[in-house]
Amino acid sequence: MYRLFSWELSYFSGKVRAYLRYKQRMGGLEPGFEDILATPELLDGLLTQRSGSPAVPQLLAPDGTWIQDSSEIIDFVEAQHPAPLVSPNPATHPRQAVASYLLELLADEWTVVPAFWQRWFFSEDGRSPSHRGFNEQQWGSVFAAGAPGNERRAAGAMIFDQMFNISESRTNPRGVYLGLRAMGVSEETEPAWQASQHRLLERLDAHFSAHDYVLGGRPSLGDFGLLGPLYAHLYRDAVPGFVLRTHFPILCEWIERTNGEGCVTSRTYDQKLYSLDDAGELVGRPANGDGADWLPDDAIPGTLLPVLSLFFEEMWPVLKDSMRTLTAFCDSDAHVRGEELPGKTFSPTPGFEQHQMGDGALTHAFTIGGIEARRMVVPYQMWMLGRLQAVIDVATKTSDGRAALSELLGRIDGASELLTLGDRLAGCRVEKRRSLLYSEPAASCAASASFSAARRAL
Ligand SMILES: N[C@@H](CCC(=O)N[C@@H](CS)C(=O)NCC(=O)O)C(=O)O
Repeated sequence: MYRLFSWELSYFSGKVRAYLRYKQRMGGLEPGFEDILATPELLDGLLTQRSGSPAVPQLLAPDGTWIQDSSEIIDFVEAQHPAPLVSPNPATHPRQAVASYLLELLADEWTVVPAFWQRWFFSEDGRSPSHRGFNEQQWGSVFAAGAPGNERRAAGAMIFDQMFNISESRTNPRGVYLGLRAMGVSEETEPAWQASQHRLLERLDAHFSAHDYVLGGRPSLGDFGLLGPLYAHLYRDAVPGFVLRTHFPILCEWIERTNGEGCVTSRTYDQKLYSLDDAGELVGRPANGDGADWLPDDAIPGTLLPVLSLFFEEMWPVLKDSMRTLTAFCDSDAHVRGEELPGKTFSPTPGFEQHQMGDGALTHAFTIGGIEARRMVVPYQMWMLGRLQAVIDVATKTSDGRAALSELLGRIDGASELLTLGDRLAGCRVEKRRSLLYSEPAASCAASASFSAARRAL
């Protein structure tokens, strides 16, 4: 069996668990998977030993392959078990493939900020409403697994106090609170991040009023990506969870449907709707709309365009600047090409704090909701962009593919710039080995820069 090491409270675990459930329920994941709580004993004694990182989720495949990272887990399982396909093939479905990878990137690395912020804002001292007790309980369930309920809650409270300095979250932040600062959250930007999240929720709600999933009548990579922020942080956590259920009930249906739990009346992916025929016999049909499949002819639902456009409005400018900043860092005396780069999204990486905090060489100015602020560069995002570029390369190999993708990008303000991604990445490509990230060695970096120059000249 596959073994998934996860936490219910974890952003990226929600993405992968829902994906594996879908594959398993559709008969596409022989011999199935076991969801294992990644307790501190397993984090230290197993995950860190095998991948070099305690981050969850991690997957142990039946053949002994060990995979750390939600995107790589999905890529690995898709390659082993292609049916039912979740990641659209860029050679045959250029628009649906690029849209899926863009949504995954937006959900993984942009919406992570407001989702993470909500969890910890509504856990601070004196907040009303507050979900501090709920949050203590869910953290305690990982770090004191197996202990009685009151001891689990006390363990969560102790972590918040000792590791995150929760009672001084604003004046002397540690752990998650320091991470939020590095991600560009401050008293000035908090409302703007929250507004960004609400924009996304509204646009998704409008989309899921018309379609059961991102691409139509069955899930794809974009759905599982979006479940990252939407499940553990925005649906399970009590304060945003209340807002979601009361203001975005359609979106809640999609969350339950995509997560494959608690969705008996909300048309999950393998549920049938039954009618009675003339003889009074039950006749089943797929419960999902759009013929229970992605839209035909590689079409992108019109209601998805505002969601994709959020990527170009908000995240793309930050990514462009991050690529410039990382390129300059890799060219500077502070770094030797081919060596390790920071790896974390949620906080500065130990050993790189002087670069990723304050005005460090791996920080950059950015704008959210018209407010200027500073945040750390996250090289993992350049790794994800490299993955997206590989999809674009395949999608644009043929003139039909190029035309289809250009047509989609032409419908979204500013999106055509995506076709310059390869050039922008040339000096800041990131490689991943086990759980660690490295800049591309100087020789291959020069090769990809001259390849880009040659492409420009053509
Ligand atoms: N990019 C990784 C991120 C994994 C990640 O950051 N996981 C968080 C929980 S959602 C974690 O384990 N944080 C604790 C740590 O990094 O030590 C993925 O897609 O899997």
